[in-house]
Amino acid sequence: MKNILDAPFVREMCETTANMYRLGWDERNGGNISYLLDEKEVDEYLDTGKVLRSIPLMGVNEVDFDASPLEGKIFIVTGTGKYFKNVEKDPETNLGIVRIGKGGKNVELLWGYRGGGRPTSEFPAHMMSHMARLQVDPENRVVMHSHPTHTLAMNYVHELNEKKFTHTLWEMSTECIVVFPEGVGVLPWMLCGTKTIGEATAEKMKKFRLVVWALHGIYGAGKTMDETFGLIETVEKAAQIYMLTAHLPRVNTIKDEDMVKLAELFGIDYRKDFLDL
Ligand code: 2HA
Ligand code: ZN
Repeated sequence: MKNILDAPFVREMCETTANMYRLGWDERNGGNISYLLDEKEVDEYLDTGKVLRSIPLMGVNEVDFDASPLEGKIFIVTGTGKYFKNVEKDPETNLGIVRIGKGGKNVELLWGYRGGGRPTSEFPAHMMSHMARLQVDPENRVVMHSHPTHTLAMNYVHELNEKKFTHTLWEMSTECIVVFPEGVGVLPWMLCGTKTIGEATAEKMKKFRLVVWALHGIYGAGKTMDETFGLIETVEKAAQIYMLTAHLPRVNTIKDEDMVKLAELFGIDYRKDFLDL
């Protein structure tokens, strides 16, 4: 059996959480990541027949939810209350590898959460988002939640309307419409860690890979860690440019006609109703 600490998926979790921490996006226990693994790959590192303990599925308010469509699937997930700052130096305490149990009401811990941990308090939103994304993209693997500084700042000064928020982000950098042509979903402020916000996030995830949680942070979903991180990184960069310029007179801007040219050049299908043509 190979050493689990060398597994590419454990390394990716360590590197990504360390990057996000250093970018200032994930203070304290802010942020969480879940990553759907290939069972054959996990078999090289773990005896998947050996369950360390069973953990009920719940968010912070201990309301359970149904994850039965994901029964038997294995995820590596950041732990509740754990700090991104600490993942790299102690992955076994701060991360866990879990399999969704029979009937989708519990998870079977296969590795990690040393000392009694359990999955992120945002587990309902993560699992419901995986279910929603897998229906539209069977290759989706990653769901990531973070509190990127400028994206959050923009929430306080910009209208929280999907069309207007997306349009502003698209205007802030030429690559934006190409990176997230479907736009950004926006949810109003809601109580986090609950089944309700999980369901609302999953509903948005049917149309978007990016969902802003107003005055809280952002969710991203993608096929790979790079794709998912890159989506949030691109929004955050655009939000930073917005925050650097919003209080100054706008002299130049990327026009809607220019965005159409970009979309045509890259052959992408984009939210035409998010432009004002
Ligand atoms: O787990 O980011 O939304 C910390 C959070 C909750
Ligand atoms: Zn959060």
